[in-house]
Amino acid sequence: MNLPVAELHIHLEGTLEPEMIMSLAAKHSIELPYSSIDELRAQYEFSNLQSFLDLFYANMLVLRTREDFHEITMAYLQRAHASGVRHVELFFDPQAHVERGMDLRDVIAGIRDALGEAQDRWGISHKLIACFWRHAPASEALELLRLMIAEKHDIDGIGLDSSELGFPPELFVEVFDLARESGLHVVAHAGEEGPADYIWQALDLLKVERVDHGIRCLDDEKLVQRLVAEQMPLTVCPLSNIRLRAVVTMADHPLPSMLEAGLKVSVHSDDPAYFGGYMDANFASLMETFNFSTGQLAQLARNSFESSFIDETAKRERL
Ligand code: ES4
Ligand code: ZN
Repeated sequence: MNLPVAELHIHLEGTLEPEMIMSLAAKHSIELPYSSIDELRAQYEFSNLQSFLDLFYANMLVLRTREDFHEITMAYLQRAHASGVRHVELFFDPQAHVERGMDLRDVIAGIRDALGEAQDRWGISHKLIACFWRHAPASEALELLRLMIAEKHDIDGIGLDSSELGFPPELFVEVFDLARESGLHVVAHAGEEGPADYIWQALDLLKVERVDHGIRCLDDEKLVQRLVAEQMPLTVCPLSNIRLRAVVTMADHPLPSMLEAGLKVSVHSDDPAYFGGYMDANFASLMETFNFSTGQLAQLARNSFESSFIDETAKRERL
């Protein structure tokens, strides 16, 4: 039996499996630079975050229609259900899809239809979070967010993702001010490859409710004290950290020290089609290495629900 958990750090485009890349490319007559699925799979060897992002952005070009977004979201939710996920807060990258001419309404409608079906079929509850790219100008993010608010696009929050080094959170203050004023939830990737200072900025300048990754906080004792005092949620993605070489091997992963320090950490899968597996694979790898006690596992599961944006009554019912 899989542990019942909330998945809070999952990029929809990161659930695009090689088989679906091939089938969508065939469906839309898109010429891929690979002639076979094995040739495609051979690309899944990463040296850092950027080397992964290059492939990730190239592959997601096969997503072209509302139907495609429905298909990928449904496939993910079925897999998530099988791995113990009871609540999901799904990230997607609006800029990637707008950039190649898609209507954002079709993207969101395809995703929302599948989320609604998964709720009815498996009882999985959900939130939808639009992540802005930190490698693109903040003015572009601001313009798109203004449009999404004016046109009442159906999202529950915003995030910040993509290349981290050289793109500090402070660049996005206006975007996050607008999101908070508009009643949207706010999260940001920080301290994945970037320094602890980016986590301080995400807290003090963007006023985030959760930090995605955040593993580099351990470099800064004062920051750890603050995160513990505030019980600020950190969404940690173990297999992602290994595959992107933020951490050398699972035995070196800081999750046990983070738990020990009293940080509010939970386990998530980030881009499971690229990093070797979904929620269940992340827990299996952690268990193989650290053999967590029942108490530690229960803590990780409880943290995932407490760190979510499910409303308070629903939260209590699930704990
Ligand atoms: C991402 Cl692992 C990771 N980090 C930053 N941005 C991302 N977008 C998708 N996966
Ligand atoms: Zn991520």
